[in-house]
Amino acid sequence: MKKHRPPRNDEVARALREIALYLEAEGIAFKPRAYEKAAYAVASLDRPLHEIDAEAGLRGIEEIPSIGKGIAKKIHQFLTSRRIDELEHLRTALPVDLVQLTGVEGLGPKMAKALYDSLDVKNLAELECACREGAVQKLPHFGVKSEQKLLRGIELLKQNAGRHPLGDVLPLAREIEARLREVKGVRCVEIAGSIRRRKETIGDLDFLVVADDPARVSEFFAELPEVVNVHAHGESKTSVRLAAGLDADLRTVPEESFGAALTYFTGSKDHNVALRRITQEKKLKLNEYGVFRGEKKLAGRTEADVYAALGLAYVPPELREDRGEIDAAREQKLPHLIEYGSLRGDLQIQTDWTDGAASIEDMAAAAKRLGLEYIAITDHTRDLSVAHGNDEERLLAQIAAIRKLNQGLAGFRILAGAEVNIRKDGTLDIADEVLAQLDVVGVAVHSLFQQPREEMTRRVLRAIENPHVDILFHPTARDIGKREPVDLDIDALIEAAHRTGTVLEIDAMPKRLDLKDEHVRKAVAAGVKLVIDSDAHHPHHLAYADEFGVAVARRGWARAADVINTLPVGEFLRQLKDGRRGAAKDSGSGRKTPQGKTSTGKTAKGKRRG
Ligand code: DGT
Ligand code: CA
Ligand code: CA
Ligand code: ZN
Repeated sequence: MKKHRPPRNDEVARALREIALYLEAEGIAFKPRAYEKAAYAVASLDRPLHEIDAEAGLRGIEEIPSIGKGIAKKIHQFLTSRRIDELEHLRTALPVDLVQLTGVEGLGPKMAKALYDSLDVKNLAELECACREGAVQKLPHFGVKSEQKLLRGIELLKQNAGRHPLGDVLPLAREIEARLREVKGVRCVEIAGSIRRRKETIGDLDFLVVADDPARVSEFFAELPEVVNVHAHGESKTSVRLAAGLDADLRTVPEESFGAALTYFTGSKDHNVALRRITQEKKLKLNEYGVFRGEKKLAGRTEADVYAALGLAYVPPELREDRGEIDAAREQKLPHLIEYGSLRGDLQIQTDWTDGAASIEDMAAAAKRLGLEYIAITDHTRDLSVAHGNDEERLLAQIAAIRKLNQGLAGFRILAGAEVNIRKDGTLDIADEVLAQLDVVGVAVHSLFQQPREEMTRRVLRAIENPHVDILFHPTARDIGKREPVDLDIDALIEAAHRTGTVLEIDAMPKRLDLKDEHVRKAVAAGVKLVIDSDAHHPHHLAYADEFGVAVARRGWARAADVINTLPVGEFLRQLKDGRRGAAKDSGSGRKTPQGKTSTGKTAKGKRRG
């Protein structure tokens, strides 16, 4: 028998989000937004809801900000029975898998309902059929183009089937890790595999344990409340299926070979193969028990011992992809990677001025609590009407509001910025005079993602040629598993970023991770500066920058010096603007000056334009 487990906050949030989807599909006003906000609030709570419920009941839940009486009742019901009557009614009234269908890029809940009403489409398989039969293009408001777009979206979803965004599984892996640590007789627990390498998508979870009583741990693991099936159950390896839709492996290993096992099960496979090659050259043997010369064991207890025995510098897990790290480790030339916890600022943050959930003050307070020293408020701009983008007038009002807020802040700085839309032709949707008043100008592609490569490249390059532009946000605009990156010539972008002194962003939203690791590496090699941002729309998202953004930077071989928001705010702004001035973008001389050379501390932008 499974032990009863109270629902986790993210499960409650998921149920609320699902209600929002159904309400939106039914065309109901306002309520969907209330449910989404409540889901946000629930997901970002520090305390388990079931504790609040046990302690203070319904009233305790009602006291949580953004949760009204009606929704509190539904949460209470879910906590006690794992069901919400309203959600069941909604599902019966519209028997469509909205969560699955709205996973397709460009397919919203209303559209899903229209497809159900006219073609009886209830799930992904039926949607694919309907598209292939050409039934969708005949519907009003659809056409050949949207049918093709849906098919592309389905294709992308299928390609990623079986892989899960790191952001979705890391919290779950940590939770299981923490529970394993509590099992009696457990001495070490590590998450291994692709999670430890912080790969952007994860196939399955791998746990490694040293325990006095291996049978007890594997028993515990097989009986985790999240487990829906046990594939294999043995003393040294147990393999299960989790309710989240992925597998998890647990291996118990002897303490004296923990390091060797950790190296082996962290992978990647390619890294392991390359390590094995080194081992053979040295007439040694390497396996998950240790490094051996003949019968003699040279190392095995720690990873550091293992790498040292092979004559290599320790290779951080994020680099273990067989992309040159072994040669670098042999020559003691691995870069000193940017450390977790080293960001001081966050340069992409949305607020309730547009599509964010919280006020400027609240985002600043949350950032300060996280230990940051500065943030830039970068709400969307005019053309992004779905996000109620700021026009010039509102942007100027926001700048004034931020300047005022700063007067009341000590030891923290709010910078005025914007996430300005790059239009079809590479012009921007905010006038230069207004851009000139901002501390941080980020630009991004939010439309016409399908432009052919040359057009897209010309578009983005033209945007960053604008002397007011500081940062290119989420450069390829991908949405992992949902929307392909735009077709952009990355080498041309990096060259142009270097020439114009434009900073490239690593957007740390788990669904974006953009630039991605390989592009980061190219940018770093070219001497282009980076920022790592959370792209937060809620205080809860601010932690992404360190959690996922730094991970991507490390996977891209970036050092702290490559990432300018590791600097204090004054230094940061100097680098941001000096890059621009050093560049020859508006001099017409064509002279290429490496960025970051000058550092007089004047605000370059104002100077240059004057
Ligand atoms: P995933 O789960 O697809 O996201 O990726 P990984 O890297 O977690 O792969 P997984 O779970 O199949 O195996 C965990 C690690 O175990 C893998 O990174 C390296 C090691 N490993 C597994 N199978 C092999 C193998 O056949 N040869 C070698 N050299 N290593 C292996
Ligand atoms: Ca794995
Ligand atoms: Ca595995
Ligand atoms: Zn954006």
